[in-house]
Amino acid sequence: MSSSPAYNLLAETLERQGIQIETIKTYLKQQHIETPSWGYGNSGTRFGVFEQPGAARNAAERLEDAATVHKFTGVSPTVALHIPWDKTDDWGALKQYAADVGIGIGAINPNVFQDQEYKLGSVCNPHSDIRRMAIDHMLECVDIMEKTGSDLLSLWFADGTNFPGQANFRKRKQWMFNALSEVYDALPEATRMLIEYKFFEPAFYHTDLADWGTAYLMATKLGEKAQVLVDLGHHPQGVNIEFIVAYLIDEGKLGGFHFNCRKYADDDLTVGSINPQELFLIYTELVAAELDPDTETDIAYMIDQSHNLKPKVEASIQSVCNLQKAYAKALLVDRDALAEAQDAADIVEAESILQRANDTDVNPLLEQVRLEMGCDPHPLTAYRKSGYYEKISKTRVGGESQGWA
Ligand code: PSV
Ligand code: MN
Repeated sequence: MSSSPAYNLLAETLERQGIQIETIKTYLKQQHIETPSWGYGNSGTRFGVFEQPGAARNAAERLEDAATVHKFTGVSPTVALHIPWDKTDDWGALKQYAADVGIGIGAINPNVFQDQEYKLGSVCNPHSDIRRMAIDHMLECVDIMEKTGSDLLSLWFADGTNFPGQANFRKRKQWMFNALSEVYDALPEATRMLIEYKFFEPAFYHTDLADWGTAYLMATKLGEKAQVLVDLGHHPQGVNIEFIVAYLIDEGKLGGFHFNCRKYADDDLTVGSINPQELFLIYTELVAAELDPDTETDIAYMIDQSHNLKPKVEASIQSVCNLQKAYAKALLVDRDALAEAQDAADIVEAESILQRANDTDVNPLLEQVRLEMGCDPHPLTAYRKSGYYEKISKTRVGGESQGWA
């Protein structure tokens, strides 16, 4: 297979530095980024929903969009489902349709935040019947995992309070743990539970799982099958996420990611659009663990973005490409030299090593990887030329939308 002069030049430079480009390409080809079904339907801000032409109206259309993102990127072979947004009477048929369009079903996300009953919370609701309702919904999702072959239950709770004195923190902590325990005990063989934290919203006085510490505590008390999910949007602006990532990896408790960007605070900004340096540093920790034979990890890489301004499929392709870029750069870090500089307390050199990797133009490398995977080297341009957007804009008109908006 022929390769571009830019790729050949990069390959030569890297080989001179002792970096095995073939090994790096193998890693890049194995990257796996899951996209969220809810990223393909109409969604909104707190203030309103802005409808988009061609937005997916039901689970089948969401699978088609996810499959399209995979077709153009080659590295997003699964889609996460949100229940009841993606609920169906026939899970076997949905699973088959996913396979038919070329996508697998990934994490199952229960929704215990949207029904009117959850106004005062779900598993920490003061009313025991609502707590029961939330647990039952999660158990229903465990059942859906079995029916779809999913091996991940991904949990996020909107539970919190807005006023001092509104609730008893310790009681709520116990309710949270009891609920998680019941669901944990029902998990099928060889599956995991991911516990996501968020420091604020919808409650602003306190949140029951506000940070990695609270999620880690629950996951640790529950056992091996429970791990923490890091959503990049769910941190205060100054927090060092790569440090959290390193800590969780070292404890065997990093289970997954929700990629987006914290500038918006939550789910609606493209990962790596504002702070690609941060994403590179996060990936630097992930690659360090991946290359360490003494560290075992099983991390689910998922996007959690619901675009209101950008066309949804395009935004997903762009996000996947940003994640490929960050991973490629992190793979180029000279690990031995970094360890040496760290041991010698040579701070300037250590930082320069990271900068050199981050400054490398990895586009020719990614283009080559895509070519070797049978994809177009320029996924976004290829998608734009494909006519998919024009097609869905014409055909997805009217009808009822099943989803959060
Ligand atoms: C909550 O903000 C969250 O990050 C959770 O992962 C939800 O499942 C998702 O967003 C819903 O959009
Ligand atoms: Mn999330």
